[in-house]
Amino acid sequence: MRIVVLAGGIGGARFLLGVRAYAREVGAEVTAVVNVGDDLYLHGLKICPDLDSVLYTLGGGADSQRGWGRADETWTVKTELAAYGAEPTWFGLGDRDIATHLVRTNMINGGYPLSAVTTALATRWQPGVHLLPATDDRLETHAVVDLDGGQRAIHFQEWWVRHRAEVPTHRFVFVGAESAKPAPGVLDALGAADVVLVAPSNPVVSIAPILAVPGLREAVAEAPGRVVGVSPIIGGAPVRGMADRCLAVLDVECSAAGVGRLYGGRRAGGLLDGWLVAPEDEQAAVPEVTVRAVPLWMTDEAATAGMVRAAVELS
Ligand code: FO1
Repeated sequence: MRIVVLAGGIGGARFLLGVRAYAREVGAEVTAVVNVGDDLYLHGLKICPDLDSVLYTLGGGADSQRGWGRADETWTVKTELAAYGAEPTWFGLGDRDIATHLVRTNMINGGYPLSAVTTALATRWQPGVHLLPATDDRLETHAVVDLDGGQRAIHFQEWWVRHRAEVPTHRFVFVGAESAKPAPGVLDALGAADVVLVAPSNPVVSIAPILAVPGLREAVAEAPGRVVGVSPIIGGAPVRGMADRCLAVLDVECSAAGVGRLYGGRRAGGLLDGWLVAPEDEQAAVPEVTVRAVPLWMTDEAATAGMVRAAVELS
């Protein structure tokens, strides 16, 4: 069986732990197509938070408390940069994490595409899944906000980390998306998928930027296997993160039904054939989509693998 997962953020990385466990049980092959909209250049370094979350989480090197970055991290470089007054000071890079960004940036500067760099980094972390960025091209999520008396577009990380999503926001823009191409391997993986899973990631800033890459949404629509999503909202609240604030920008209700309807049914021109929701959301109805309720708390790998089994069975 071939499983393709669309994923972003910490929810996506944790979900992939369960996908990998399930895949090992049944002998399936997994390809993760990961969001790059959160990526940014800082201090001359290319940082890919979502790809790194997957590498560190599946490779056993993630800080499980913080949710992002490396375990046993130290912050000497951050302190030194602050001593120079080097901006931005609101985004912290840990010393161990910086090694990843140095290797990545050197390879990018040497002409390697992000997908090849990701494969090289995976040699160390052995994530046990094929890890692909949605695109090798520069695609950045920006938020159009009211700030300093005017309307401005700021990078997603500035919106998320610096302003904690608490600034009046009009919309999100995926800068560079129009001319981006799916990374090598993405369309082939979708074209051979027995099932496509949409991780319980933020639908607005993790999954939407993946689908904004021209050709990618179409490839999901035409995938031979079923497409099953897992709700990132349980009982009206995000499992983690600030999906509620992102959904509010789109005027979408923060509920399992709201996100399911935002994705839409594949038979009605949307994304999904199946939608997995938590037991408290079992009434959630999405036109043209089969809804099933199972516990969705990713408390450990076994519980998450159980969710994945339910999603595959629904497919
Ligand atoms: N999140 C924070 O809240 N504060 C930070 O200083 C921060 C630094 C950081 C550095 C590298 C990295 O890969 C992720 C980092 N994050 C930080 C997490 C990140 O902003 C977001 O949680 C994700 O982009 C959303 O998925």
